[in-house]
Amino acid sequence: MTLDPYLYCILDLGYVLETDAEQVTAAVLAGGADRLQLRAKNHDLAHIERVAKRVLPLCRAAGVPFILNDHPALAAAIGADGVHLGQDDGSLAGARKLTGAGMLVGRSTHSLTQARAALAEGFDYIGFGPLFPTPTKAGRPAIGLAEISTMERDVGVHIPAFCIGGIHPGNLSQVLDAGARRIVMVSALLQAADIQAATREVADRLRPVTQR
Ligand code: 3NM
Repeated sequence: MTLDPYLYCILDLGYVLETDAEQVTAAVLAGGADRLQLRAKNHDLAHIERVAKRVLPLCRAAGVPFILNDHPALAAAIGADGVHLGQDDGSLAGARKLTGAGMLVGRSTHSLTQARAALAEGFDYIGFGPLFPTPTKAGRPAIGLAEISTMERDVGVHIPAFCIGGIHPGNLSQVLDAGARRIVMVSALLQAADIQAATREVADRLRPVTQR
């Protein structure tokens, strides 16, 4: 399993039909994504479980952690590698009661203060954003790029910190120049004409930055 991940993709069922879930997952994995999350807002648990069970074996085969957004109990039941929690999704300790000790637990953070708090609480990784306004999480104010380098210095050296929100190939250089070393990209990859090629292009640009 990748210990030093750099490109976290989210299979967001707001963009991907259930029937395309495996094909899209295979494409981002072949392109070099090294973490995959299933995000299914407003879908019932049975639906989420069905998709998760189809996608998880592809991640296993690729050696990529499979992370479920929300639902720690379901994550544990299906044998996911991790679960991702928003700011309002409860404490790490609460999630660990449901998942057991071995699972990755990530936290969305929207400020330097929240990023530091997630590290102190013991989360395994964080998302930091949204850097830019994004339709994938509409209505959440963008936090910009100014605090990325401080966040990397204080948090990203201890746990993987993924910048997220509105990142696409056209602004990736700007994000990396601001100090980001790991990113999440969702709509720009899921809506690409060739998902595998788009993922590969981003992965190839990120790899040398993460390893530096
Ligand atoms: N969480 P895109 S931003 C799922 O800031 C998510 O916590 C965010 O998608 C956060 O790459 C976001 O399409 C959406 O902007 C990321």
